[in-house]
Amino acid sequence: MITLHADPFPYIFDPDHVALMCIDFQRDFMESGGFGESLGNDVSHLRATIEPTRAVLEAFRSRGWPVIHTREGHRSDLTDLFPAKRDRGNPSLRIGEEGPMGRLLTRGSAGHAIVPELAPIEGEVILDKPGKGSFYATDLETILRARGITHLVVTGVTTEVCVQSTVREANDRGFESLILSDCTASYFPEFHQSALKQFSAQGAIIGWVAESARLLEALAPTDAPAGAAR
Ligand code: TIU
Repeated sequence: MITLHADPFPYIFDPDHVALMCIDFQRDFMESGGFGESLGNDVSHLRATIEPTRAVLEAFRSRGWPVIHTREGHRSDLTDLFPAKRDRGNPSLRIGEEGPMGRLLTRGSAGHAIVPELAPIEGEVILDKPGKGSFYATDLETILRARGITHLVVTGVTTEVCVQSTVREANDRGFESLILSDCTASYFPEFHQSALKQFSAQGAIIGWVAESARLLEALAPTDAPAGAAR
């Protein structure tokens, strides 16, 4: 078992039953000209997540532990896009319309891709989802149960939208989530802080919160042979 310091109390997991979730690290949210900016947001707030997440990804990869990447986006014919989602927020460009990185939040476009620094490698799960939560209208629960995964280390953007929806969905299904505070971010720093507090309040009502350094410290003595895939 691995134990690390976390809010509101230590997070303990069995390395045979853990997965890393990388939620929606897509160019559409992280870069200029994408969906996030079309909603009026300053995307620069999210860039600081890249380096710490890259280090955590490396720690999982070197141990052969499972990694799951999610991407928010829609079918190219937009048949899975609710009008409510298309029209919400009075965006400068709507989902499916052509932007500087291709069609916004549409599968196959350049903006829908994960940023190169955190791009998936062979053997990692890539999960496309039409909503904010990663369990809604996907086979994520089946994938996790089939591999016996009970604990999720969670990174991604944005904290109070897709990360929050996902960890709440996970919590209701009995999964135990550790949200990494420096590997998640919001366009609104105050929402990031508030969401983190909400997760760990009331005795970890949704999950645990820690900086990635606490996880990496706890993993350091557990080095596994490189390429030990499972
Ligand atoms: N707008 C916003 O903060 N987020 C999203 O629309 N999607 C995700 O969080 N991935």
